[in-house]
Amino acid sequence: MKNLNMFDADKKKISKKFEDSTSLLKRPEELRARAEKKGYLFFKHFFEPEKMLKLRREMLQIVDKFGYLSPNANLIEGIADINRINRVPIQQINENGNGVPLSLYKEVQKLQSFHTITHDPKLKDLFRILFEDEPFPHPRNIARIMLPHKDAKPTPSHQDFLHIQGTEHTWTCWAPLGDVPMSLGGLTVLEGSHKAGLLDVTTGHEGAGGLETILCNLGYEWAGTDYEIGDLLTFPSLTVHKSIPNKQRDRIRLSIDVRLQPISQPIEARSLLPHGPFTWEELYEGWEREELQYYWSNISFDYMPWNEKIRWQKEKLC
Ligand SMILES: O=C(O)CCC(=O)C(=O)O
Repeated sequence: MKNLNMFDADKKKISKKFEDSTSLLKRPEELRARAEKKGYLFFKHFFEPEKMLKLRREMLQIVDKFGYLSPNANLIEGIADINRINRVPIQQINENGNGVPLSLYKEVQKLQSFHTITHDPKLKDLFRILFEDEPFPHPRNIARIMLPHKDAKPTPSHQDFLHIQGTEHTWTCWAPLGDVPMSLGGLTVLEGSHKAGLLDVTTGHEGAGGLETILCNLGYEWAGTDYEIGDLLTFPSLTVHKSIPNKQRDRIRLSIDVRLQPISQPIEARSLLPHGPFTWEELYEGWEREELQYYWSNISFDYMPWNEKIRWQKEKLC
């Protein structure tokens, strides 16, 4: 039975706008202090827009090949053929949490340009400052091509530690591939929630990841922004975050999420596997840059075993 004296922080509106930390990139102490206080960092126009736009185009070419784009709009706009998409069973859209059927996602995962982003020297410099250690980019990069299917649900409130494990000092980098105003359903962060520890989860959510973090009586505020191409949001793996609903009926929201951790911290072995039921061998087909393949094979990691218990579901009482 629900406890009426409890409120659900999941239902709170977004009340804060992300603070831009670009000016702190040259002031390491202050950058680390802000990360510790807020549990996220946001950088306006961090990545070169041309690079992100090129990746957007490559991904949309794949979406087009599968026949999900409107023939009446420019490819780069990412306007969906909504009637065609709504005929795809929602189970296929939800299968891997990427907003598209697996056959399409596999083509995206094969893009060398997609897997290059996490090796961006500017990104690694940022994490060298934050970690005060050498950053290790996980190869398990994720793309979201969130087709506006009539039954699609936004990603529920969650902490990434549930899905990544290893060290709590793994940071997620979320970057839009295209402008993502709030109406298109970007990512929001529960500011300061990394200090709440690992929270219980409940189930029954159809959005990406499936597990919803229980936010009964949590006293934090949601922060968000109207993202523009090149922006970067990053946060450690205990920060609660979720996506908001896409209210633009026919537009596809494209984004990537990639992860880095201090190289000396423990890692869970799945972080070295592809995202999806694929093998590196098949994904690497046709790549030109060998140095981006199996780049972790000579690193002696401290492996942390997977703990299924933290994913056991509880009843949400608010
Ligand atoms: O983009 C999304 O909808 C989900 C992304 C996410 O939860 C993450 O990057 O951890």
